[in-house]
Amino acid sequence: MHVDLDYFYAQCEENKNPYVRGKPVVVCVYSGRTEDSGVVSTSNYLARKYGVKAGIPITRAKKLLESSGAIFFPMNRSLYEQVSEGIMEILRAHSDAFEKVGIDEAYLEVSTRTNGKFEQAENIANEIKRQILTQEQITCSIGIARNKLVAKIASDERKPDGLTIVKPEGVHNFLSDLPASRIPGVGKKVEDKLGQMQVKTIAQLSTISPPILVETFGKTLGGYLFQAARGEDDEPVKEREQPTQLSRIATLKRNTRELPEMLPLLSELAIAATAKLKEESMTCKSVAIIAILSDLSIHTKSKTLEQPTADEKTIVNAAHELMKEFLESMPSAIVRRTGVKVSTLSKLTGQTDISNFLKV
Ligand code: DCP
Ligand code: CA
Ligand code: CA
Repeated sequence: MHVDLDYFYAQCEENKNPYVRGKPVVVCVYSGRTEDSGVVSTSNYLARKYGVKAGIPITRAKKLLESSGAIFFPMNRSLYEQVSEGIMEILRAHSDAFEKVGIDEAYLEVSTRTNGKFEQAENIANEIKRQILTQEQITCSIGIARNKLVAKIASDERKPDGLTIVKPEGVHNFLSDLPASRIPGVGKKVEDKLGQMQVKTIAQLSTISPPILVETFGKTLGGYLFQAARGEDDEPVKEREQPTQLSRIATLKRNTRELPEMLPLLSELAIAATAKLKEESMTCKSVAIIAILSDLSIHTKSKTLEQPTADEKTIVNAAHELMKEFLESMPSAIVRRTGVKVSTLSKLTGQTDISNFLKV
C-alpha cells in the first residue's frame, strides 16, 4: 500500500486557517531577496486550476491568481511536520512493515495481516482514511498493488481522496495507457529522451528492447525502465533504520571569531536539528558544535545533557555555551562554517510519550 497525503502543506494551512476554505491557497518558499522572490512549494486544487503548482515563481503565481481572492502562506515546516508525525503513527499501526519516504508519503506492507487478500487491504485503506480524517482532518490517496512501484503509481491515479486497487491480473491494463512520466523517477529529462524515441505511454515503453534502453539511459536506469514498464518491482518495504546522530551545518556570512556574530546562525542550525529530531520522534542526550575554521580544519566540542531531550531551548543554549567554550579554548580560531550535532538518540515510543513530547 502506498499512501500519499493530498496537497499536503496547503491542506495543513486550510485546517489551521479555516477562513481560506473555498479560496485558492498557495504555500510559498520566500527567498527573502525581494518581497515576492521565491517559488511555490505547493497549492490547493483550486489554485492548480489557475495553473499554479509547485516550483513556479511566486510572482507568476500572483499574476495567475490576480483578483481570485487567493491566499499566500509562507512555508511553516514545523506545523506540517507535526501533522505528518501524527499521521505516520496511524499508518505504522496498520502495517506489517512500514517505510516513510517523505513528509507526506509512506509504504505499508500489509500482506501478512490481510493474508494477501485485496478486499481486506481495501478495508484497511478505508479505515486509515477515516482515522487520518478524524484525527488530523487531512485527506489522502492510497494505492494498493502487489509491489511498491504499482502501488505508488496507483496512489496518484485518483486524487484527492482516492483509493485505487490494482490486482495482479490488472497491472498490464492499468499501466498500458498511462504516460511514461507516471513512472517514479521519470522526470522531464527522461521524458524528453523517450519522446524523441516516440515513446509516450508505458505500453510503448514496454516495446523498447533492453539493449536500446541500456544504451540510452545506462545500465541502472535502463534496467529499471524495462522492469517498470512491466509493473515489476521486488523492492521490499524497508523499515527505516533509526539515525544515531543528526547534524546541520552552514557557512557563516563571513569568517569570524566573534560569538555574537555566530549566534543567529548557530541558533538556526540548533532549531533545525531539533525539528528533525522531533520529526523522527527522538530525543538526544548529547549536543555538539562543529567548527570548520578558515584553514578548513574541523573541530568539534560536545557535552552530555542531564537527561534526554528534544527541547529546542535546551539544545540552542547548549550549542551557544559550547561555541563560547570552544572560542575561549582556541584563541586563534577563525570560523568559516559552523554546525550543530545531536547524538545519543533514542526513540520515543507509545502514544502518551509522543503527546507529552509535542507539548515540549
Ligand atoms: N513540496 C515542495 N516542493 C516541491 C514539491 C513538493 O515543497 N517541488 C512539498 C509541498 C507538498 C509536499 O512536499 O505539499 C508533498 O509533495 P507532493 O508532491 O506529494 O505534493 P502535494 O501533497 O502538495 O500534492 P498532491 O495532492 O498532488 O500529492
Ligand atoms: Ca502529496
Ligand atoms: Ca508526496
